Amino acid sequence: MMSPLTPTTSLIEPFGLEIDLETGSMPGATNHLVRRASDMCGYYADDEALDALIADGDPLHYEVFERPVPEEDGHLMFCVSVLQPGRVGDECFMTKGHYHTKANTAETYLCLRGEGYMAMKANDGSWRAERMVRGRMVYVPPYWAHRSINTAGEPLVSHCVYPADAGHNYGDIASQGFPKRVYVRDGQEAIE
Ligand code: PAN
Ligand code: ZN
Repeated sequence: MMSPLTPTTSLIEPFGLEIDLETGSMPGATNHLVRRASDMCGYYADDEALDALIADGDPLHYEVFERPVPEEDGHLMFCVSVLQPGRVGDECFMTKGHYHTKANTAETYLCLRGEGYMAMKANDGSWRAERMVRGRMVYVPPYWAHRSINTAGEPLVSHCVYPADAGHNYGDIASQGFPKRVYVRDGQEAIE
């Protein structure tokens, strides 16, 4: 009989790396994903406001920093996600949001800086928004699409961990969106 310690996934060496818990900076990251306003076409309620933002310098929207591991069953991917503050019209900057391709995979988000929400949507139309604030962790259960939303005036920084073979399904959210959006008008948050 095969021993439970016989590897069925890539064997790699253990490693450690620093994460600045104030800023989220992870100098050991070797993957750097960048999304600018022009990567967000179709995601916000006000297309014209997004076009104006793109014409006005196409500002940075969010970044993901990773020290990748094999995308295989058994490994855990971890990253730092940095979502800039800003509005498209009155709507708060947000990430695209996705289901995991392997939909029965969860994710943890630990907020290191800033304030906002983790919006989550299930396939039956259920919707939740969990507050993100430094020191608060959000558990995204299997089958829930997820998107971060920055309601503050500083970057929303989180540390995320999820099964390395989860994959990202953006298509369903790109076409269906989430049931609610988060706005700030005259300093007041509105979720509608
Ligand atoms: C996160 C997200 C990250 C960027 O690492 O990928 O916050 O958001 P989008 O992927 O929606 O653009 C995660 O949830 N990984 O599974
Ligand atoms: Zn995810």
